[in-house]
Amino acid sequence: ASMEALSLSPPMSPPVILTQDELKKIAAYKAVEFVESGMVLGLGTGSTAKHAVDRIGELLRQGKLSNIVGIPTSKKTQEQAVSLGIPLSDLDNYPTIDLAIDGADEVDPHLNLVKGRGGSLLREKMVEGACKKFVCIVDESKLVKHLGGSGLALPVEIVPFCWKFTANKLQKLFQGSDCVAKLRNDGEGKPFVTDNGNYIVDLYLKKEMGDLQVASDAILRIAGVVEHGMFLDMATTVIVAGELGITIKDK
Ligand code: ABF
Repeated sequence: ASMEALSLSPPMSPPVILTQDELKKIAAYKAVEFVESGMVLGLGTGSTAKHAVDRIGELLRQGKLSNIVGIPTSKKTQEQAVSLGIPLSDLDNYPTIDLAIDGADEVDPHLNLVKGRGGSLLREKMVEGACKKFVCIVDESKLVKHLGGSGLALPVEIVPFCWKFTANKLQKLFQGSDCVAKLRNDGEGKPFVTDNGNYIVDLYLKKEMGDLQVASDAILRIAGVVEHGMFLDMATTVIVAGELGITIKDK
């Protein structure tokens, strides 16, 4: 893995305190520097990826980019891209994508990710799995030593049919990690429904889950599970924006 550190300010200038959103924007704009005219682009979801999509729209408007085809990873991003005039298509028409730019909830030292706290993990995994290059953009708060170790959830998309049955199976699978499986709600007392008409179960783990690939395979073997939010060995580059500058981590 190679690493490049770029300072945001000259060495002797007073420290600039940036908000988390400003850091997200810095990472996003850096990632858009990888975009070239003529590319098929996976467009991510979430507050970090939103900055990248905005920037792509701006460069198209200014004529600095042309001939771009965007493949959105959610209905929300689709709406944003349409409002910016970014031409869109889908994986049926473009089974190979040149570059995807998307955020993450957690990034480990091997560039494995947890995604899906925004609810779009299935389309993100389909699009990012079809990419030659997947640039993940985060602020430094997303860096963890072990996935699932931040006290936040590992999201799993499941079919609504007998969701309690599936949630119980997931909880049992991770009982060694003191797992609590919770159905995600929409904030108004109803289940959160994904763009694909499914539910999300959030797995709260008190202890590390051990081998990630083994855990991934075991989750996917449960009938009723559609996909989970661990993105193992998928990111080719992670751009981290922090108070001390930008770090670019490559596979
Ligand atoms: C998407 O947005 C998701 O996979 C992830 O859950 C979330 C990150 O959100 P944000 O950029 O708003 O922190 O990338």
